[in-house]
Amino acid sequence: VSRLVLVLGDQLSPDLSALREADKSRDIVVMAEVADEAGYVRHHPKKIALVFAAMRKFAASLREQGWDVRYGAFDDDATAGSIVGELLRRAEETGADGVIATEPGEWRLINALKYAPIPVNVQPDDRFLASHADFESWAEGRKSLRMEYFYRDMRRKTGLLMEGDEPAGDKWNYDHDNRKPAPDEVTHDGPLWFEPDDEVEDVLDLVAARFGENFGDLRPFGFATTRDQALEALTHFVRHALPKFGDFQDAMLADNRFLYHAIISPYLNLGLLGPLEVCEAAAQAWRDGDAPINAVEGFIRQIIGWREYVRGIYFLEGPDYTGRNALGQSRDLPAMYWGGETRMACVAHAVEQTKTDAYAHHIQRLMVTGNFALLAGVDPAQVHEWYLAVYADAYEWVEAPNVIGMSQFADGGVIASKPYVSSGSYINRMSDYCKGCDYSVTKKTGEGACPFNTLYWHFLIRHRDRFKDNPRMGQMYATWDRMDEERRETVLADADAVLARLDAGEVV
Ligand code: FAD
Ligand code: DLZ
Ligand code: SF4
Repeated sequence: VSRLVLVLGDQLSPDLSALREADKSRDIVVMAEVADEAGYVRHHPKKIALVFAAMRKFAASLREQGWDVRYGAFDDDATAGSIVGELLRRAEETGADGVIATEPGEWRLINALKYAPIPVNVQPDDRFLASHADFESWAEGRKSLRMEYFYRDMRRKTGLLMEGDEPAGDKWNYDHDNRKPAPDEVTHDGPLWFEPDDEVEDVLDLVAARFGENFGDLRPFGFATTRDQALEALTHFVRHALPKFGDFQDAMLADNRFLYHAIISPYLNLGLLGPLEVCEAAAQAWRDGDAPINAVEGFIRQIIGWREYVRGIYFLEGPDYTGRNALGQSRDLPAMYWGGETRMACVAHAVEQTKTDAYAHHIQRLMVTGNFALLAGVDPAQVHEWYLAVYADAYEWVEAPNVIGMSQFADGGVIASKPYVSSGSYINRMSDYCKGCDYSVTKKTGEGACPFNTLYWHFLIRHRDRFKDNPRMGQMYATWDRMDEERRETVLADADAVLARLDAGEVV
């Protein structure tokens, strides 16, 4: 008897564990575009198009390799509404008596497979460097789970940028050389662009018809949709942007959306690229003298460090993680996140770019949209849902720890040792947004004062009990306590006025 081999939309890897476990001569691959997956949040239309187009091309490549692939298209009425529904339909159609799957990246689907009325053999997802057991044993007995030590283990494990037991260049981390403010001129014009072929056009038409109301621009669409294209995009990045990746990793420019970033997370997370091959390409550029160590180390750290680490946290912390709200914040997400009007140039730019590209880089996500939501006291569940919906690279295993943990401190400090909050001066230092803003970043109070400046103190004061003994925050509270009484009252009253405007749905 044959078995079904489930391949999910973000499992488009030729060496997927479920495919390795199966027998091509008799087992049957099941892939499906289903309403449940396309609708658990209102995904950005570009994200749905990317997933569907890449799924269709991956199915074709499996067929070329001789697999029997049963593909359920979204517009086919016979396609079931859920992954489990589709498995049951195909089992009935083929007489298969079980399923082989690779573990999904989301508790919701893991549980759906666990309780499915057909036996499912779940294989580990070994497209990552650290298995669940590896991460658990690293975390075991540690008081705090800081990324840096985990990262060093991953360097040792992979041998990336290692000289024997020592880090290349004698330093594990070159961040000291990175994070320069925005440059006047950017010499790179962004990621490789792939004009849609007929197959992609078909998907774009489908998505326009069925998901055209979701937030985000579907066209123009230029993502890679095959592994070969994703490899080209990687090579393009390594050659043209990697050398300056480190220097300007944290910079933001109104007229340049991509700076020297890779824009490969959508491809890594779909499985079109693997983490090791990406890091090896970067390490090779360093060995060839084409990219400096600060850039290459910084880039590799994001992938074998942060990416693996947040996945470890997601699975370690369990299914209740996305519901955490350690700071008890409850405000509704302001309409400006969905493109509603705002006078804040930084937020407007980050949201606009999110709308057009389904992309914003790390510092925009963390220090603009994330920072503002945290300062304004927004309900972390709503922030989580927004990030999961609007970015082409968003899957819960990677999005939730970054949002609930790193950005919103809603996990109470599992990931971050202090909340990532800042006043407007950080944004002004790292970007050119403030020059074109209605607000004045240097004004701390009164008409026209940057809202980040007043909300920053409001946040610290409303959560003072929680943070007052945090050694990394003592300086901030000392600064506050040195301000004169009248000024402190004005700051808090101005912040309250901003919050009242948000609550009334007025433009901020
Ligand atoms: P680059 O800056 O060029 O970095 C290279 C690669 O490193 C990325 O492709 C990515 O795979 C990896 N990486 C870097 N930082 C992280 C990180 N913190 N966690 C995991 N991987 C990382 N990344 C996602 O892939 N999906 C998400 O849903 C997501 N949500 C985020 C939400 C918030 C609030 C924040 C602060 C960060 C989030 N990130 C997420 C991490 C990061 O912003 C993106 O990985 C990055 O912007 C992707 O663009 P890039 O390929 O140009 O990255
Ligand atoms: C994101 C996504 C979307 C939009 N659609 C589908 C789909 O129709 N079929 C499918 O198999 N997968 C899809 N995905 C990816 C899944 O949501 C993803 O596998 C889970 O969230 C686990 O990471
Ligand atoms: Fe953002 Fe404030 Fe600068 Fe305006 S002044 S762009 S709101 S940081």
